[in-house]
Amino acid sequence: MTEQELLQAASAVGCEAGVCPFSAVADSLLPCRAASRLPQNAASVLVLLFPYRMQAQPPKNFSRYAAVNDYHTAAGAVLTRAAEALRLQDPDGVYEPFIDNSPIPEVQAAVAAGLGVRGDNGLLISDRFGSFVFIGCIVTDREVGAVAAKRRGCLHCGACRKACPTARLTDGGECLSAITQRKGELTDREIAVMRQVGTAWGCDLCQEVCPLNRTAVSAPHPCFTVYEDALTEASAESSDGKAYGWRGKGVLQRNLRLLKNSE
Ligand code: B12
Ligand code: SF4
Ligand code: SF4
Repeated sequence: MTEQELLQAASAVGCEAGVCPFSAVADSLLPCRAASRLPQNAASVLVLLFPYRMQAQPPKNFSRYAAVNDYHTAAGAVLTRAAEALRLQDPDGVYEPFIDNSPIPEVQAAVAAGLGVRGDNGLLISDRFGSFVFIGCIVTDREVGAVAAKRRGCLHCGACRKACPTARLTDGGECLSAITQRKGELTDREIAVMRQVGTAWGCDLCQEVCPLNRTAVSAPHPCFTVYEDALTEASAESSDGKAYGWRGKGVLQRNLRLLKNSE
C-alpha cells in the first residue's frame, strides 16, 4: 500500500486527506474505550477531513457542529466504507476507522498529516475549509513514507483569545462547550456565561471570529444532509442520535430552560 493509494481511498469517499506516521501520535494517545481497537502494529494514520459549515449565518442558539446530522454516525459510516475498500484492496492489511471517540489526538494527527495548522483556539485550521471540519482517522499496520506539506500558519491575531467567554484560551478556564454538556447543576457564573453567549449547546465563538474562517470555502461533505437552525423543546424530545443528544435530553432541556428564563 502506498501513500497515494491511501489518499485515493479517501478521495473516493469525498474527503481531503493526509497520512502521518503512527509515531507522530504514539506518545499522546488518549485514554478511551475505542483504544482496544487500535491495530497491534499500528504504523500509519490516514487522516480524513469532513467540512460541515452549511450556512453563512450560524444557527441561532447552538453550535454549527451539532446543526448537521450527527457526525459520529454520518462521517463514521463514510470512514467504515473507506476502511472496507482498503481491506478489499489489501486483504492482509489492518484498517481500523475512528472518529472523536478515538485514542488518536485528532488535531495533532491532522497537523502531522499536513492538513492544516493548530490555531491558537486549539483547533485544526485547514487552508481550504478553515476550522469547521471534523477529523476522522483510519489506522493501519502498513508503513507508508508520508511527507507532510507546508501550510499557512495561524495568524496569532488574538481574536479567538479575546472572544473566549471563559478565558479557556488564556488562563485555562473550562470551555463553554464542556459546560453546556455537563449534567447536574451549573453555577451562577456558568449560567451567566451561557446566557451572555445565548447558546444551548456548544460554543463557536473562537471559530466565528477567526479571520481564516472568513476566507474558507463552505463545502460540506455530502454525508451531512440535515440542517437545524435553532434548538427548541421539540429538538430535545427527538435528540436521540443527534450530536446534542448524547448526554440525554435532560441536559438540553435544562439549557433551553435557563436561556428562556433570561428572556
Ligand atoms: C474532549 C474533547 C473536547 C472537550 C475538550 C477537552 C479538553 N482537552 O479540554 C470539549 C468538550 C471542551 C471540546 C470542545 C470542542 N470540540 Co472537541 N474534542 C474532544 C476530543 C474527544 C479529545 C480532545 C483531547 O482531549 N485532546 C487532548 C488534549 C491534550 O488536547 P487539547 O485539549 O487540544 O490540549 C492541547 C492544547 O489545547 C494545549 N492546551 C491545553 N490546555 C491549555 C490551556 C491553555 C491556557 C493553553 C493556552 C493551551 C492549552 O495543550 C494541549 C496539548 O497539545 C477530540 C477528538 C479527539 N479524539 O482528538 C474532539 C475535537 C478536538 N473537538 C472538536 C470540536 C469540533 C469541538 C468544538 C468546536 C465543539 C463546539 N463547537 O462546541 C469545541 C471547541 C473548543 C476548542 N476551542 O477547543 C473537533 C475539532 C475539529 C478541528 N477542526 O480541530 C475534534 C477533533 C472532534 C472531531 N472528531 O472532529 N472538545
Ligand atoms: S483567531 Fe487569530 S489567533 Fe485565533 S486561531 Fe484564528 S488566526 Fe489564530
Ligand atoms: S469554544 Fe468557546 S469557551 Fe471554548 S475555547 Fe472556544 S470561545 Fe472559549
